[in-house]
Amino acid sequence: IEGSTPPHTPGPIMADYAAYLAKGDGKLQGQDAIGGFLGVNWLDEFERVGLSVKKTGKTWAIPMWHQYNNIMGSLHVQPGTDLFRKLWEQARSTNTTLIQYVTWNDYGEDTNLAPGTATRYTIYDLTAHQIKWWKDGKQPTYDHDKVYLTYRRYPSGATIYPLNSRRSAAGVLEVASILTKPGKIQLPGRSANYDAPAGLFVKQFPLTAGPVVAEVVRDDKVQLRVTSPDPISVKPWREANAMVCYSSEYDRQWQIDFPDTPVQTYAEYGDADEDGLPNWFEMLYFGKLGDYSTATSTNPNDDPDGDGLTNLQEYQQQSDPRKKTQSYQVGHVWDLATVHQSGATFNPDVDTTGRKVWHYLYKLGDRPVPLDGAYLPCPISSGKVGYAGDMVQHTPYRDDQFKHVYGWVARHKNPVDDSWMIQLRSNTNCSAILAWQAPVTGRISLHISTYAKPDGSNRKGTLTIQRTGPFETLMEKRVQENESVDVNLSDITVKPGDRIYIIGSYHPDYVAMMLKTMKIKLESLAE
Ligand SMILES: [Ca+2]
Ligand SMILES: [Ca+2]
Ligand SMILES: [Ca+2]
Repeated sequence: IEGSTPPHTPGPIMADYAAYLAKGDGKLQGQDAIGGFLGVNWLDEFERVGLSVKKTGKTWAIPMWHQYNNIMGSLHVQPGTDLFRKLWEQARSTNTTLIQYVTWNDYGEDTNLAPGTATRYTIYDLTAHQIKWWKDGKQPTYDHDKVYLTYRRYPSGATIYPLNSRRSAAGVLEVASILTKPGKIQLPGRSANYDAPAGLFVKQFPLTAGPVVAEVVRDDKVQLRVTSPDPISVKPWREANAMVCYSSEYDRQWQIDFPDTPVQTYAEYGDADEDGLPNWFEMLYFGKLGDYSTATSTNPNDDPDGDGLTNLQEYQQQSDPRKKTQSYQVGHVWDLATVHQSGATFNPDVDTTGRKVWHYLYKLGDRPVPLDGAYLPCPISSGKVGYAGDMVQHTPYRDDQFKHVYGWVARHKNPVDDSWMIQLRSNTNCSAILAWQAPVTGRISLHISTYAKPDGSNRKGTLTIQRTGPFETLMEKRVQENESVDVNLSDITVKPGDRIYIIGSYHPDYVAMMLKTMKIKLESLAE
C-alpha cells in the first residue's frame, strides 16, 4: 500500500486502501469521512470498504444512486430498483454514518432524485422509506397500501424508429409493494398473481408489451389499482435505457407540491385521445415534442404525405408520416460500404430509404462454433475506435461462459483508397455475423469480394453464407491468406423479414476476414 497509487481493481486492496486513507496516513492527512463515487466496478466491495473505514473510527459515507445513463458515455442500470435496494442494504449492513446521494440533478443522465416525468415520485418516495429504515433500524409503516411500478419503456429487442440506438439494457417490469398487511397482488393481462407480505416486497416480471397495471386484492376485492400512464411499447422512438416509474402515491405527492393544479402526467407512450397513435407520435410529427397540448393533434386516418399509408399505418410499420415512404425499384443496390458515412453506427443500420436492413450479430459456442441460425444481436456498438482510426464496430464483448469474447463486425476504411470495408472478426468461441434483412418480396443477387491485405497479414478463415425462410447454407468457402475471393450468388428469392447471413468463422484458422465489396441487388420484384 505504502507509496502506491489508488488501486483500480476491486477486492481487498480497495478495502485496505480505504482504511489507509481513513487512518490519515500518507498524503491525505486525516480525512474525517471516507466515501466513494459511483463505484460501478466494485459495487460488491462497498460493504467491505465501509466496514474497513468504520473500524478505524472514521465516518463512512456510502455513495447512493439508482441509475446512471449517460447517453454519450457509460450506461449503468440494473433491473428494476435492484441497484438502489442493494446499496440501501449495504448502508444498513455497514451502519454507514452518511448517505451521499450521487446525483447531478442533470436530467440527461437520469441520476436525478427529484421527481421528473420518468421516475415521477417513485425513487423519491422509496428513498424516504429507506431513509427511515436506515435511521430507525426497522421499516416504517403506513396507514395505507402503496404500490410502485418500475420498468423500461420497451423490450430490448424492439426496433427503434425514427431515432436509432446504440445500446439496449435488459429490462424487467418490477412491482414493489409496501402493504399495511398481507394481500394478493395481480397484474391484469400479465398472468401474474402472488401473495405479498406486509412491508416492502419486490417482484419482477418479463418486460412484455402492453398496459402496466397492478392491483392489490383482499377478500376477492380490488382494494387498490394503479395504472401507469406509460404502457410498455414495442415501437419505441428513441433509446431509453433508464427506468420509467409510476405509483399509487403519485396523486398524493402531486397535491402536496401543486395543491391548486389538477394532476398531470406526461407520458410519451400513453395515448391521450385513444386513437391508436401514441402521444410521442402526434407531438413529434404534427405538434411540438414536449408540448402535451399537441399530443392529440392528428387523425390516424389522414394521409398528409399522400403515399397511400394512413398515419396509423405509418406508425405501425415505423415509417415517417410526413414524408412519402419510398418504394424500391428493380436494380436497387444495398451496398454496405455506403452505410457508415457519419461517424456513427447503429444496430440495425438503415438503408437509403430509411429501412433497417443491416443487422450485426454473433454466435458463441465451443469451437467449431455451430452455425445453426440461432444468432443474437451484438449488444455493444462503438463509435470510432480510437486506435484503429476510422473504424466502427459491433461486438458481444464478453459473456458469462466464455468471458472475454473479442469478436466483432466492423467497418473501416481501406487505407489504399479510403473506401469502407467490412471486417468479420471471429474468435475461438465467437463467429461474427452480418445480416441483411429483406424489406421486399422479390429476387436478389449477392456479390462479395474479399480483401487480401498487401502485406499478407492474417486475413483468412471460413466464409459462410446462409439464408432464412427457409434456413439453409448457400455457400461455404475457406479463404486463404493473401487471397482475394469473389462470391456471386443469384436467384435468391426473399420476402420481408428473410435474412441473408454473411459469417466469418475462426475454424480452422485465425480469421479477420475483410470484405472489400458487399452488395445485394434487387433483380426483380414480386407482383
Ligand atoms: Ca393518440
Ligand atoms: Ca402517409
Ligand atoms: Ca410516409
